[in-house]
Amino acid sequence: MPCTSCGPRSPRFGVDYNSRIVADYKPQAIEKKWQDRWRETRAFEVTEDPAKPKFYCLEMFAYPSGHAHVGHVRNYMIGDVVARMKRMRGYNVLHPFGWDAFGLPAENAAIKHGTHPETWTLENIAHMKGQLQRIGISYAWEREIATCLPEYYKWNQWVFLKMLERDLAYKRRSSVNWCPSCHTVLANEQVINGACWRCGSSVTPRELEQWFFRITRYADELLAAADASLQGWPEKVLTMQRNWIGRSEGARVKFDDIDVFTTRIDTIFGATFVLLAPEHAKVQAWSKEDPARFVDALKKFQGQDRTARMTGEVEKEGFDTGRTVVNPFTGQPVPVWVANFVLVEYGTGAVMGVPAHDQRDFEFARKYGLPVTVVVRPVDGASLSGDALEEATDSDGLLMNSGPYDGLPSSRAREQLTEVARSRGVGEGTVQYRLKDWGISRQRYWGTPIPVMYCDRCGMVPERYENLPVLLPKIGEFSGRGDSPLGQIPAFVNTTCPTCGGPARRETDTMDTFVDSSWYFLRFCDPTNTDLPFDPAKVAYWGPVDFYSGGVEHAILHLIYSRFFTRVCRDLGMTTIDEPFARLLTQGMVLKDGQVMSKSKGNVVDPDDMIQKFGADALRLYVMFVAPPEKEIEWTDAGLEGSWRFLARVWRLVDQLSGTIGGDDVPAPAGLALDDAERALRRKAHETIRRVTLDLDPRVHLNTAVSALMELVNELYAFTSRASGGRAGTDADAEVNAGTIERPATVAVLKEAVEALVLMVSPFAPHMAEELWEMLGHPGGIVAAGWPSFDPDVAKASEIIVPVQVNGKLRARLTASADAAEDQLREMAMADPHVMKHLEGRTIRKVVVAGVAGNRLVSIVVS
Ligand code: ANZ
Ligand code: ZN
Repeated sequence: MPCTSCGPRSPRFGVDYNSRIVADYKPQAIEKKWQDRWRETRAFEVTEDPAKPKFYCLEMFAYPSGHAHVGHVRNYMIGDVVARMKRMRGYNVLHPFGWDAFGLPAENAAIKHGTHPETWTLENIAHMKGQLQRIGISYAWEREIATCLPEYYKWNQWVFLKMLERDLAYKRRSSVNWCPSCHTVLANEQVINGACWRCGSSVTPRELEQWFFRITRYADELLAAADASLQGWPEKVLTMQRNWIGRSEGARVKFDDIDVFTTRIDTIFGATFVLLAPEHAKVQAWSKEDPARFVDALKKFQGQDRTARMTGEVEKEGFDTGRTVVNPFTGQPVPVWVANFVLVEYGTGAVMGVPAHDQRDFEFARKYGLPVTVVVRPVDGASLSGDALEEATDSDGLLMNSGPYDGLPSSRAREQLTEVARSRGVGEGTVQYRLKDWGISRQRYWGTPIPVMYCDRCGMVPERYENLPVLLPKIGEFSGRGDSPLGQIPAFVNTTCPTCGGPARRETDTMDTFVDSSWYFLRFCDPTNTDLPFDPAKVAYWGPVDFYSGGVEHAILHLIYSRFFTRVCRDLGMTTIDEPFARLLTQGMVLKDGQVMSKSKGNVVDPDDMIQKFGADALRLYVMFVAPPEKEIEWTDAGLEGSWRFLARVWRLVDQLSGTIGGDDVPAPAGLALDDAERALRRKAHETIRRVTLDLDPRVHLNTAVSALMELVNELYAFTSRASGGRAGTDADAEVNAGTIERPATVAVLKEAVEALVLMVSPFAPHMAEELWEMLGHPGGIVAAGWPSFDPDVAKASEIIVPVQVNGKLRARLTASADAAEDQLREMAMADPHVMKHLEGRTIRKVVVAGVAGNRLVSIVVS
């Protein structure tokens, strides 16, 4: 069946769809023309203009992997619709783009194919930039940045030194993945199932001195703001941020000289053992004294995947250390075990085992025959004995088997026991965060050199600000073997100490590439500054980003690091904003054949192929129309063809009407006497403007905005064919005989509706819209024309359709006046014969009228 929105199917899809239906819509030529024009007129370049409201629209910048597929570019299209619409609404819009250009894939390509990371990266950038330009994304390209260039990474080094001065950057020993046969440190991504990606040897942990950023100093603030300031973020992302920060209130308690962290000190009378992480300092010390008992088991645990140990994907295992400590509340000795599910990084790396009330401890106790003592019972019931328990009961209740504290509710007990522990000097209340300091050291080449050196006399010495950037030297060969690549270049490593003039060695680690992406949005405000990372005045004008969109895979790290860096810049006095991104949209993936598009699956769709066939405008419109921006889409070529057909219909309509409505002497319809059909078209036009305006701003419901435009086009065709003597609205593609339209009021409402249509289509299909706008006799361009406005009185629909549900099932549709009162709708619903059928013999429990004017629903609940 032909789709009523996009017209009859072209019978010759894939052959020559340009020739038959519309002779004139040639997207490729139009698109080239406008892209050239935009570049020549610097159409999207902006400067600070205090007279205009600003709007900073940003999509997460790209990793230059090679070729962007439609799954990648969807995000840029979403941002572009928003940016173009905001420009039309009078905002000074900053819409920049750049490249997250450092990182491991470039280095891996160098190892595999011998291309230098720099060559590989710059070539990829050039290609992908061309792709985005051919899609017509309205970027201020003069602000383009690539993080691998010294003029950018110099400022990573600058910020690093500032953080060092403030004790926000520090060094400590920490564990990395080590491949014993390649003799190299592996990034987490290079470890596949515990083995080296190149040689397959199993990876072992190794302790190295590494650099950290003290993000934990901001933990409280980051958490509080997630609750208070980020209303423009999706709830699921806020939840991920909260969980990542992971605030737990609890207590530290001493079992002799072992400090445990617990959130349930109320259960301490049931602590029948203590568990230590395999990496715990005590365990390491004991292992030296007694290798036979420890070494093999420890090796096994430390080889297990950390996250799997944490989530419990790995079987819970442990062994007895042969030591005991005293439970400070029961006074009884309890055994000390090592357990693989206790993590050294969290809390104190030691846990009091309460098997009756913690499921992991319970499984552990049953497996190894450790005693289980129930110490909390439900408020309204008795409790099982430890031996009869089938699983732990972790809810609060009333204390039992807890000496003087029996009968206390858990929450009171936590307060009292914490206080008792404190007064006896065996513990204290504490707040624990899951968030850890950010390890930024990478033993890699393709990243920002960390600007410090080591001098025998002076120790660690920061590079001087005036010597920045510490340039990344050019390396000739990448073997992927051996220690840090920079360590193998004597000319880089050997330097002079700026303090004493003696010989010094440079740090050979580079920074995590998340450092680059943690502040690039600030750099875009002032991308060529050679004195500072950015001029505070410029960030004061543009900041914060008003609309940020990108993949949900960045919901945690990138966003939290950016929030951290913004605060660091604030505390350096460089900006007054706390939060970098006011509004966040996480776009859905593009699937093909039910799978996420990816090169390795061989199911990618290259935008350039689609542009060649259908043009960039159809591609953009299709991707925006097929689903809400946050939802997944399943790619189909047929869907894209449908969008092309819709644009061709708009083209033909405007093309044929332009002679009639294009003149300057057409009056506005407001003062004219309109007949019913004219009034209906005018209402439809204003109602569509209202819908599309709200859908775009603030809702960003791009797909429903496109549907509204399709409806308007249908209406326009029906109206025009009637007005020009055709059969009334029967054939959606009837010839429009525009020459016969003469009545001034008809011309006036047509002009108003068609011009509004062209303007509203423009964020989606900007090239075609600009061309049509010119065709309609407006040489000034779409942005100058501005966004169309609507008259709410005209837009008010006179009649609306109101669905009626009975117990959630649709039973009828009422046709009612748009301003019908609730009582009236309720009465009409109950009197409808289809509804009455479902009420017979039932009791009516509730009748609810939901929704707002223009969009309502009656819901009846019966039993
Ligand atoms: C005894 C206890 C009894 C616990 C009970 C829980 C329930 P959150 O809320 O995530 O902070 N724990 C502490 N440090 C740990 C570590 N390094 N590795 C693994 N587990 C650790 O969790 C805090 C609880 O997780 C702590 O409270 C501790 O177990 C465990 F009925 O102590 B609890
Ligand atoms: Zn020195």
